[in-house]
Amino acid sequence: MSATIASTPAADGYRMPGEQEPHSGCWIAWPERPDNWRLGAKPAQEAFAAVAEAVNVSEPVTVAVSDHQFEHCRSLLSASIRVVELSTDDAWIRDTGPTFVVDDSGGRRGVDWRFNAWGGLQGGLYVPWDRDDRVARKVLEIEGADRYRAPIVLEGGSVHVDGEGTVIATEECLLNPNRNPHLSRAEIEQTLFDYLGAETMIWLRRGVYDDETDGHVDNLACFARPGVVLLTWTDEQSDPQHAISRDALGRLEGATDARGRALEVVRIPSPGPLTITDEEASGVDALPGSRPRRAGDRLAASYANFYLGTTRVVFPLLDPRFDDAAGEVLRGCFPDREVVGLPAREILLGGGNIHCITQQVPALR
Ligand code: KQY
Repeated sequence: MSATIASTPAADGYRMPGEQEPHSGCWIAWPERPDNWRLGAKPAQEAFAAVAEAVNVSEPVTVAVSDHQFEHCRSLLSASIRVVELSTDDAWIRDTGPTFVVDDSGGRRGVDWRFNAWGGLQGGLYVPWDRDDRVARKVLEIEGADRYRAPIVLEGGSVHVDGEGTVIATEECLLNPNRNPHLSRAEIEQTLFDYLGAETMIWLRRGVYDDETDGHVDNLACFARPGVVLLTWTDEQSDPQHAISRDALGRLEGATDARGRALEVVRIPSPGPLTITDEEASGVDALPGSRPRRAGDRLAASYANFYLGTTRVVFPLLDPRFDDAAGEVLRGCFPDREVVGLPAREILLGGGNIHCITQQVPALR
């Protein structure tokens, strides 16, 4: 049973923990739509299954899947992974799932943001999205956690928190007129503070170049822990990503977090530039209402889009020229965790990566 609560997490003493804090589980949703995943989603399903298995070593994983795919999905996963039937429009549970919040006396609840498929009818990625908008509520029912229905459109991948009162996000996404055009920057900030239990906002300007989410921060930068931010970086000045990352570096280095700390910024190399091949593009069904996949289009590839599990960091392998270096940066940031790289191009081809397809359930305190 999950009740809907009319107040806000902050008013009730709840906050979103940092991803570095211990988890009691992780949710993943199963990919199947052929207009986003090539070859009927079979290669993506293999990649998602590998992520599920890798995270399941760190914390128990639940996979949400349609009735249509249930048997197939179940057959690909270990028995220790829970598989539940739950309808979705696609597989981005970072964005469609709940943002869990906790208090200091063993309470855990969830925020159910409004979801419009990354822009609704003004540049959104598919129509309809109503099943996705119900995902958070259903996950909260299964988890037995009470729910706050937030009054704004927001995706979980568009914010990162340190768990100590600081939020990072991009203006490109949160201030985009296709999300909450009726709200000012100050009103959006206040809503985030109310629903994430935070008090300090650090605005970055843009996300990763050509990111179809309108620049989710989780593809650009994340907290390794309070006071330390990982930032996608390229020294290649002819790459438009360079100016984006340089601007973000300046903003992060000039910021003070909620505890009054200056931030340490750790640069993680940017892969590529990577583009879609002819073969990959031709494997995606072109259907009305969904975003076309065209050969030669740049992919929004980033090693910052990793899952920070309780005992393991699971990061995407994207480009043999940079995979080892990215792994070393992560090992330096997370010396007490096992750092595991998994082939992730098939996830990238769908428009996101490992962080976007996972949603942690924080441990009770
Ligand atoms: O980056 C994410 N959090 C989600 C990516 C969605 C891509 C949809 N095609």
